Amino acid sequence: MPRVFSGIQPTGDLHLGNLLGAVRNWVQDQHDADSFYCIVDLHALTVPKAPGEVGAFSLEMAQTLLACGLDPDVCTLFVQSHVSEHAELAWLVQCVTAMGELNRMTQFKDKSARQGGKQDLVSVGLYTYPALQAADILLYDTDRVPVGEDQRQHIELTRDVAERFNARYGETFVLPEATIPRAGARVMDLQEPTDKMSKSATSDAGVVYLMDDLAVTAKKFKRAVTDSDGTVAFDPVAKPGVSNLLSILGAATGRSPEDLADEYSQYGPLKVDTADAVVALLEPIQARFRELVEDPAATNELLAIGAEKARAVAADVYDRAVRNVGLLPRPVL
Ligand code: ATP
Ligand code: LTN
Repeated sequence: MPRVFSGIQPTGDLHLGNLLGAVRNWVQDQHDADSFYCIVDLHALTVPKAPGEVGAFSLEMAQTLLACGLDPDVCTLFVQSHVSEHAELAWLVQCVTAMGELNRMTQFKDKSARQGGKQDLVSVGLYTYPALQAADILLYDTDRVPVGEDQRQHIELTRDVAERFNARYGETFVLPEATIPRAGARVMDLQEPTDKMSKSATSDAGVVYLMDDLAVTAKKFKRAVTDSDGTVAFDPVAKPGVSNLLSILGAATGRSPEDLADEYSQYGPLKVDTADAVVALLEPIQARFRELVEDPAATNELLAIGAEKARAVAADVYDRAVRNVGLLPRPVL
């Protein structure tokens, strides 16, 4: 069975972009692959956080992912900081990563710009974030990494540093590939359809959170920005708002946005049908989430089992890396 690994930051509530671009594919992959899904709490610390915030969001993220359909009997769901090899391997990876490579990462450029671009406010952790991400992936001999389009560059960097490591120290890491869904790879903000839907958007009006009241969700679609030419066509460049609605409706119903475009002549019905399809997708997720939050201890228990399963794989791969680098073997204490 191929090995699949993906990660998500516990930095806020999950939105429709995360669901359609990533999490929905995780739910499918868990049946066809040996899948590891990681709540990357160490990555969340790369921008300033209040004490306790990341822990609380990690539990909530686990509950949300379970509500979306991850089955801990089938896949391995765990928290990054519970498996210390992630931070340890990240150091070895950083030592084969060039500053020039990190300077080219668009996520770093975007996120540091959001902090005013002031060098003394931007953490070194944010800069080396892709090396920690590469360590996450390489620790599990990962074949495939299901992510949204915005992560392609990080997976390419992971391949480059793994190749360099293998060339320098001998065959150590499996080279992973990104798997990016055809539908839903880049869900755009409903109000700013040229920006990706993101939990760090300045306004919530165009972001559809999975746990939003469903009446609010329907309203967000009703108010979605379109354009003034009045014809329904799938053309993401000329008609970003309408095309985004068609993409969302297509991803929610399993149809192609081009085919759907032929079935609508007005924006109103397209908005209503897209809202209905999304509400139908979210209703069962919300119901399951409400049950899970009643019993946080049960989720913590599942995460403990997940960490145990993850550590069993990660420890072996980390040992292989250390052995190949040729550090003096650790004394047995
Ligand atoms: P932020 O924008 O604050 O960095 P985010 O909303 O992008 O956060 P992440 O935790 O970085 O969320 O992403 C989790 C997963 O969701 C990743 O695989 C990412 O590619 C995917 N993803 C995020 N936003 C979108 C989107 N708008 N469309 C499709 N996929 C997305
Ligand atoms: N950088 C990713 C989150 C992430 C990840 C990973 C994704 C951290 N480690 C390993 C896939 C594999 C993001 O911002 N979405």
